[in-house]
Amino acid sequence: MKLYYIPASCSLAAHIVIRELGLNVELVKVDHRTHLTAQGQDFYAINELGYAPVLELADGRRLREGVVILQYLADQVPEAGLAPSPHSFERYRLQEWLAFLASEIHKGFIPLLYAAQAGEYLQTVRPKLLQRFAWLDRQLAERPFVAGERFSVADAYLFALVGWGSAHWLTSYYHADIALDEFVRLRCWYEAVRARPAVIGALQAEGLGCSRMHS
Ligand SMILES: N[C@@H](CCC(=O)N[C@@H](CS)C(=O)NCC(=O)O)C(=O)O
Repeated sequence: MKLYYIPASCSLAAHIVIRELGLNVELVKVDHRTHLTAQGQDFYAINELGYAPVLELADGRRLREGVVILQYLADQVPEAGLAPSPHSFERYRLQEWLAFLASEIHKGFIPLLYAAQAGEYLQTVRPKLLQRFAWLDRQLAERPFVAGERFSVADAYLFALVGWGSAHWLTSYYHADIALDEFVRLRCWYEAVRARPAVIGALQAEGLGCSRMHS
């Protein structure tokens, strides 16, 4: 398999999951400005929509959409428990989380990453995103991980997204102007996830190692 990824982007979640599962996946880096791979291939020929992640299977079929790729990867090693069994209620609960992260957090961040163009729209977007983070923070009071008692693909996804925010404890990859310092449980969760060997490995491989981290 191959994972097409853009460093520090949402594809970091799939990268973390690959390392958590110990899967043998070739990582293909894509430049988000030129849309060329590190080997000089036009990424639009891989995904005509131009975005990562894309997972290419051994038979050449490709999967887009992070929330699907995450579940596909988890299902390759079900005993690792990164996603509950298909058809179980818990699987739907996980999908509820993934849909929330994709639509409410991931896409909520986008105007903040393009603040100059977004202008006054930020006055609407920032409070909504903060409200969602406040809710998330309360959820993390009830359980150690996003979807329950154990680390799941939802934690990998949220980890990639939270890194775009602003707080002294964050590995801020991009610089969205949204202060997450008040969310104490989010911070504890983030630091626990950041300490996982798979996460450390993924951050280092994407050039987001300790030297770029805040303490
Ligand atoms: N709907 C896609 C969106 C993925 C996405 O937004 N990827 C961003 C990085 S976080 C990207 O590749 N942007 C480059 C581009 O759109 O050209 C998914 O959830 O996987």
